[in-house]
Amino acid sequence: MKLKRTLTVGAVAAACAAGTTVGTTGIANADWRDCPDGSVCVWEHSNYNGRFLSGGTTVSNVGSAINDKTTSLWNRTGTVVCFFEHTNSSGRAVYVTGPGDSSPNIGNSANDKISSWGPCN
Ligand SMILES: [Ca+2]
Repeated sequence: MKLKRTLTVGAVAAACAAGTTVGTTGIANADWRDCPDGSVCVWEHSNYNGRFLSGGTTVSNVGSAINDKTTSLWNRTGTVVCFFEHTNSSGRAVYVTGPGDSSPNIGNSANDKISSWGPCN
């Protein structure tokens, strides 16, 4: 059992050394490198940390895990995307990103408000 415990600790240390993000929330932690090309990605915390969600140019409901929590985002699509305070692209558009735009902190007017996103009309 001692050998197994040593191996487990070693694996955790290796995983920590391989990435810059140390998990704090327990699920779907990620950093900016995990955002696939062609996706729109949002993160719970500033600087692309914490809970993470990626989707296409339309996500009608970000889900309870990250609803009203987004603080940083990256638009890796070719579309201008608007982020909304309610589901199904309703309510106020609190933030707009052009193709390729990213923000490590979307600011007080949009922070912890996003519930959905879609192409801007
Ligand atoms: Ca947040």
